[in-house]
Amino acid sequence: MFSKILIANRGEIALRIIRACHELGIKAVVVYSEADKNAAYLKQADGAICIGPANPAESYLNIARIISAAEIADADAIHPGYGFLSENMEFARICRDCSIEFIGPPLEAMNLLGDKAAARSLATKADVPVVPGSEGIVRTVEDAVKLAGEIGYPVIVKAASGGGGRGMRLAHNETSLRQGFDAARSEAEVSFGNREVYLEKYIVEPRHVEVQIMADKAGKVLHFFERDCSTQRRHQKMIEESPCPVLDDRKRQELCESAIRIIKEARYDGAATVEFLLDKKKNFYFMEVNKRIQVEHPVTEMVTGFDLIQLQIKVAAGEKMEFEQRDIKHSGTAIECRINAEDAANNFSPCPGKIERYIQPGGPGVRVDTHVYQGYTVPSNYDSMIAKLIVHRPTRLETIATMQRALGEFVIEPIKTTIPACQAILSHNLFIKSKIDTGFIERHF
Ligand code: MV4
Repeated sequence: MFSKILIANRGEIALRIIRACHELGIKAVVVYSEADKNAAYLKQADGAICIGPANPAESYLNIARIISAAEIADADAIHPGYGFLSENMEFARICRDCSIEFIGPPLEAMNLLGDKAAARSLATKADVPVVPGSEGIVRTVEDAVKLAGEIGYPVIVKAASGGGGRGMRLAHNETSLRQGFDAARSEAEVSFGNREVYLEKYIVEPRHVEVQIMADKAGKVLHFFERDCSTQRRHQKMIEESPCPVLDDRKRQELCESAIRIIKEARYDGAATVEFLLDKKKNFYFMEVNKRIQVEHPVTEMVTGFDLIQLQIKVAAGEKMEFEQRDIKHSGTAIECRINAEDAANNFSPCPGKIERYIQPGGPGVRVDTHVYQGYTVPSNYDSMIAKLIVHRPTRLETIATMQRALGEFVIEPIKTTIPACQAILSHNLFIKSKIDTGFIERHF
């Protein structure tokens, strides 16, 4: 097992990883930027190393500085959390060259799954359904038009190097496809340095369902059931839950076993999330693999009882998972609300500043993952998520009721947060009945 881990991240996930390390008897050293120098979790860590100014390019994204910090701390592994360098292949390669274990995806799988067109082929090879579309890259606009004619409009053009909703163009007819194709290629070039695009039939009003996977280095791949993340706005998730309320046990098993097959086909190890779209008829289609621990992992921890960060660290250290799929049981419903420092009345623009009054909710089935506290100043340089409120109760309706109670108790003043927005969503008749899809927030709020 590792004796010391360097945490190459900040905020709530840095604290979450510190906690997991300490429970495993591992020392945790955290890096920080000048903007984070007063954060209280720096004192909870066994060491804290300043790696530069607030600008992420000069600190949390600066590979040389992070590797230097790992050398200074004498860490034997780096946990990248989510975002920042968590799926950066160059960083993973340098860690390997420096004999530091990267607690993230294996290099080979990053290549294979990082190219979305290649990942689509991999899914097909693993006998997992994909949306009708191109076999690999579409090279010319004429090929795109021909293919769209065969599969039918609407279609969506996606950047091969894209993901998470970036570099996509929707087309309802040939004219918009001809425009969108070139626009998508230019945007892909600028954003990802790769002009390659592929084509898919556009699924109207889908749900976003994802399967949590953990794989050890001995080739054992297990699923920890699914999360429904349909409640999102502009590709930013706001509320996640498990189980997906519209799946029956048979469909759920089919979905989770499909996710396992893709991960096995990629010879992947570590934590992964396999994303699917679910259409109105409850057909599921593979979208992409997220090769990191995700923000919403606590939802899965609550319904399965597993500590996914601990498990991720153990499998990275080469430990085998000494349990079977049948030992992973799903119980009750968990919902997570993301609390962002944002002003919903002002187009959800970031709302940094000092927290003068802070009262955290509690009670049965209530968990808060956060690094903030009364007197903390939310810096303006980073993602606006400051807390995650997770509730776990026996039924979905009880979970919603407890979440409403907990959101009502939560005081974060005077900065604006997404607490009122989450309350409004949870009160909505269509959310309560779970008649939602990825367009729900844009349509109703
Ligand atoms: C789609 C789609 C409809 N049809 N692909 C956006 C994020 C990326 N992972 C995939 N995305 C989508 N791909 C086809 N063929 C609709 C979306 C989509 C979406 C997906 C998941 C969650 C929110 C979304 C919001 C808008 C569009």
